[in-house]
Amino acid sequence: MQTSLSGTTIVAVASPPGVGAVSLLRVSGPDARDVVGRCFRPMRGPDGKGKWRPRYATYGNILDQDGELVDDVLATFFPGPHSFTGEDVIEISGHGGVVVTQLVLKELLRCGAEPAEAGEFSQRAFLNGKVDLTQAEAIMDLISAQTELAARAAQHQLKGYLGDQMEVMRQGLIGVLAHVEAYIDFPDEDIDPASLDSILKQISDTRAQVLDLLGTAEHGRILREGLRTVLCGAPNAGKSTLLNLILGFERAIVHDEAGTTRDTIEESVSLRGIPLRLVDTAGIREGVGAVEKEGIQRSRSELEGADLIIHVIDRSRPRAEAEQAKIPEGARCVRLANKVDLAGHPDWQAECPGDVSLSLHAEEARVQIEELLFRVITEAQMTTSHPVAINARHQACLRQTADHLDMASGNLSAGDSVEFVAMDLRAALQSLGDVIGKTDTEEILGSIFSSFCIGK
Ligand SMILES: Nc1nc2c(ncn2[C@@H]2O[C@H](COP(=O)(O)OP(=O)(O)OP(=O)(O)O)[C@@H](O)[C@H]2O)c(=O)[nH]1
Ligand SMILES: [Mg+2]
Repeated sequence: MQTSLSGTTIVAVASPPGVGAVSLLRVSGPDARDVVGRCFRPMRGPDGKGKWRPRYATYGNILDQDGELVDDVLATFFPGPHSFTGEDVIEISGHGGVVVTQLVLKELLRCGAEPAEAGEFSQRAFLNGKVDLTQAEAIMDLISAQTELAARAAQHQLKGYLGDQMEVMRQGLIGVLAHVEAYIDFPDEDIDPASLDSILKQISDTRAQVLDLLGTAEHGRILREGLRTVLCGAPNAGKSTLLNLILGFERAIVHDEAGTTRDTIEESVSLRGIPLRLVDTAGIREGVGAVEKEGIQRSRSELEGADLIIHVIDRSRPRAEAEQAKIPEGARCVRLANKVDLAGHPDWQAECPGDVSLSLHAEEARVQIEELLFRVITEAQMTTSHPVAINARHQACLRQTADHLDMASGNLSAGDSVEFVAMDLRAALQSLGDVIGKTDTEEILGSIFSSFCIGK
């Protein structure tokens, strides 16, 4: 039997809450077979002799303590370590009703399983070495991905692309540290110039790779949270019309009364695979009542945190300087001159007020907007074709790594004690290891003894 790090056997409903054709319960731990065996009666023994056959689905009944039928199910046994968690796992598929699924869960708890905590199966997979931390995080990214692009990035991370890159960098740094540590044992010897150059180059190469990865942090945030796209403009310009048009349904109230939208309205949408977080705001104007003022205050703070602003201009109305002034300087902003179906106001005669002039009521408006936004977002490189897009935790660890590498090369170049340099390198290795959840001093020792002749 597979030994578990935690020793307990856990159970949880793995399918989403609610009604479906099938529900899935997962049992993991050293006693998985015993637990399930107490309430599961196979129609024929799992292999005809009452033993579980690995990776075979066995049809049978879940019975309660009085022997009454709870549900008929299929149970599949995945022996550890060749399972998702690395422990013995049994997956039970039953009828997808809310009550019947809860009754099966209740029986498994009665038979000795403990309720799993959130993320505990993935945590066990990590603790048992089945996945590294980046892969465990990618499982959640994949589940919560809202668009194709986000799902694809999560799949790359789940395949171990980021973890593998970390491992290559780590192994390189372990080699450098081994090199440096060898000199600690011989305090009378200086690092020879050729070795010094090679060590400095390896540190700077690793640092460049770390900075490359740090450059994907913004893409990672956008993939995970969506590109924050704020619609702003004067009251009545057509912001809510635009929101509804992009979403494809009537989410916000549209009315010819100025000041219709009072609060911010947020919705997620996929623009050709790019996740957008669209925020409709109250039209900005002066001299209004308390509620609208509060709405306008919210519009302003949304503008501060926007990745992209779409400024909707009503070209049939006079120019409103106040609204333009509220757009933060340097913000990425697309200007959309709306209502070309109406006569243009003289304020706009001399210039084209926007990046595009259109009528949001026109049939082709949706495609026009989609193309414009896609072009702006891709030209500004706000999304990535890079298979890796790191998250905030990776970013924090990698920043530390870069800082420690900076200190290591600075100290090395300044001719400081190699012990200090080794300390910096160890700290860099530690923070790099934190990304994948792996830091091991044994490896450094192993590398020293295998690649250097200490007795020279
Ligand atoms: N003629 C014409 N009217 C439009 C066009 N786009 C929007 N409208 C109308 O303009 C009015 C205001 O539209 P909304 O989308 O509510 O404007 P808003 O910017 O959200 O306004 P507030 O919520 O008050 O800030 C509505 O009556 C829309 O039908 C257009 O292209 N042409
Ligand atoms: Mg509105």
